[in-house]
Amino acid sequence: MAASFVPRSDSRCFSVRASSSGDEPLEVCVKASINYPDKLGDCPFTQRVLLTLEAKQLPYHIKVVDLANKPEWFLEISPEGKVPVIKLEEKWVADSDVITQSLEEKYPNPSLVTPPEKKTSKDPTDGTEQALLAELTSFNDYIKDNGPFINGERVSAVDLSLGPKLYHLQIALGHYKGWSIPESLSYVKDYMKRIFSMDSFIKTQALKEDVIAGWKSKVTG
Ligand SMILES: N[C@@H](CCC(=O)N[C@@H](CS)C(=O)NCC(=O)O)C(=O)O
Repeated sequence: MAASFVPRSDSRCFSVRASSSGDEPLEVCVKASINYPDKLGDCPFTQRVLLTLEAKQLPYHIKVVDLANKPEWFLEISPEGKVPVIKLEEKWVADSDVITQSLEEKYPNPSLVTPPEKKTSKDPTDGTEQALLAELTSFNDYIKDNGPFINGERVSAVDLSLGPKLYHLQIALGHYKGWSIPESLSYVKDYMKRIFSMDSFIKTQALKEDVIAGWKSKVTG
């Protein structure tokens, strides 16, 4: 897809054009980078929404929000003070689950629907190393039999949710714990490479240093 960030006169906003739609860009509030305040920051829920917009070739306009110093206009549209929020039919909608579901209903093509029985994978960033390894091992077996993506040949919504979390997991655990996915879990490793090398993923991913900074207080207390 031909799409590019176009800086606007307000330096904290960017428009992203996708080639196939003549519609007005959708407005999305995203987390600002901790290290470079005008850039997109390290929120996996935001990346999930941006990946969905990219997959559906919908043009969007990003407003970066400093979550450490939330402006009044942002708290008015997002009373919980969380990103992502997107404007759909003149209403600001929060929560990546709700947003991606709404985008699927409003823009059903291409379909990103994941059949319900394939959505059960747990969040691999929770729990002990043993729990994480058990979860990754069962995911490895699943992808081996059903891959290359969770719903088979084509990427679907659940991959776009899991991919950004695996990206955080790889960077944060690598940096703070010197941990990496064992070589034996080769299907998980290939799955991650496949998702991380998608053009849309590269375009919407957080900077490594932001992911590291974002996890610092959680890891070091
Ligand atoms: N359940 C929400 C979670 C969104 C969320 O927790 N966003 C974080 C950034 S990644 C946030 O805005 N936190 C508020 C803050 O840091 O003050 C979703 O799926 O969108």
